Amino acid sequence: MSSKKIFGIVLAGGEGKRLMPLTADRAKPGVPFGGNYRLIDFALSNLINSGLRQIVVLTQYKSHSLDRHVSQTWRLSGLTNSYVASVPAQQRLGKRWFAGSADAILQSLNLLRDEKPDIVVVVGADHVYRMDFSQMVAAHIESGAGVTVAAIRQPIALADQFGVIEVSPDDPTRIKAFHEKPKNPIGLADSPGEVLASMGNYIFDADVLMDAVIRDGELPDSDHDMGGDIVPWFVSKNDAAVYDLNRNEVPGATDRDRYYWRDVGTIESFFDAHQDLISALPVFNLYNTAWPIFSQQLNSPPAKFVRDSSGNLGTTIDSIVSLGSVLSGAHIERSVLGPWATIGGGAKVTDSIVFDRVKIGPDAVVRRAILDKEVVVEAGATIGVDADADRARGFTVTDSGITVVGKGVHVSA
Ligand code: ADQ
Repeated sequence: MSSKKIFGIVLAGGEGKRLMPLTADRAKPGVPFGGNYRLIDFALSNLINSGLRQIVVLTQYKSHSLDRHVSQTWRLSGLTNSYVASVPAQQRLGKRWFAGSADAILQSLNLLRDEKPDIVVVVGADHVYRMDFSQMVAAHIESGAGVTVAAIRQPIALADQFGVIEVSPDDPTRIKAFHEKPKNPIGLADSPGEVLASMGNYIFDADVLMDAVIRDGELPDSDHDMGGDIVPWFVSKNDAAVYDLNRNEVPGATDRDRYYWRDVGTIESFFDAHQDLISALPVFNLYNTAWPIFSQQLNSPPAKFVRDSSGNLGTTIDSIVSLGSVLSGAHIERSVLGPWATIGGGAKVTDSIVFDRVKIGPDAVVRRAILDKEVVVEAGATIGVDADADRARGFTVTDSGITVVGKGVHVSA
């Protein structure tokens, strides 16, 4: 890490409409992921593992469970000036919420004025990946640009979800043009089926960032968005550098996950990212102790696998099972179970994700489904077997046939 003072800002105020109903009651960065984690744990683990020790999380939308998770889990030492602090919209500039991600930073400038960092790392809170920001900071300092944008190649079909970067032909580290969520993207010269997408992670010189958000705040037509307004302004001044994730070396990364990054903004991508965790050779490896992903430490008993009351054996394979769970004679396959799942004899849970404290009764069938916290599935009930029946019961069913059952719903047989 350089001798510069580096401050981290995590943008965690997004609504996550496309993840409904999982975001009906919580901010997107607070959505459970991978059994024991919340989405924000990936961004925060990367910042901590990169050596940052002053980090604020800017929240606003339904932030209660996110704030609680940050304050309970992300406690750093009290002996040094180290913290991860959750900062809700404070209405310092009038009685309004954050208008966009750049406005969230504008409204929080007092935090920068207090800490006086040299460099600010600004990251999103809803991606699954590993990244060493200290290497990106070094590249940023070397480039001399006002902002450096982290980037990764993505399929061109997804271009309308991302900021798409065109690099300068003379210097592949400079951004020539930036198109936020383009409708007619142009593929890369060496790979027409791909674009270079912004990861929504930025490094700024602190004074440059402050000037940029203050200027943007005075523009009546701006959406006050980092990707839509701030980055394009730097690009228009030829003052933006790009940092491709393929330059980043993370300790312990495997060939499979060294260039892994998933935006889990939709139910489909959320579901797929879980599948990436569970195979024998996972596409994303949670068991890399050299670059740990930190999360809550549950005061819970270990998971337990027993026969059911009739003596029937169960099977659990290609799955993650969290603490506190009790599986009695059930069949679990390609699934991720959150803490305190209880699953009864003869139940079959396949290709599914269940959050905390879900109860699935004997002989129930759960297939290609996501069950939010505290869902109760009665004995013999089915989910994910008949899409029309699932819709008729008020569940969300995606085009690809993933059924989502909202928090606390009681599913009868
Ligand atoms: P999006 O993810 O669509 O695109 P946005 O909705 O602004 O952009 O979310 C970015 C981050 O900011 C998220 O972590 C979100 O929670 C947070 N956020 C959004 N509005 C906020 C607000 N008002 N206050 C605080 N935090 C807020 C962005 C970039 C693209 C890039 C993709 C990568 O704009 O250029 O390609 O991220 O996923």
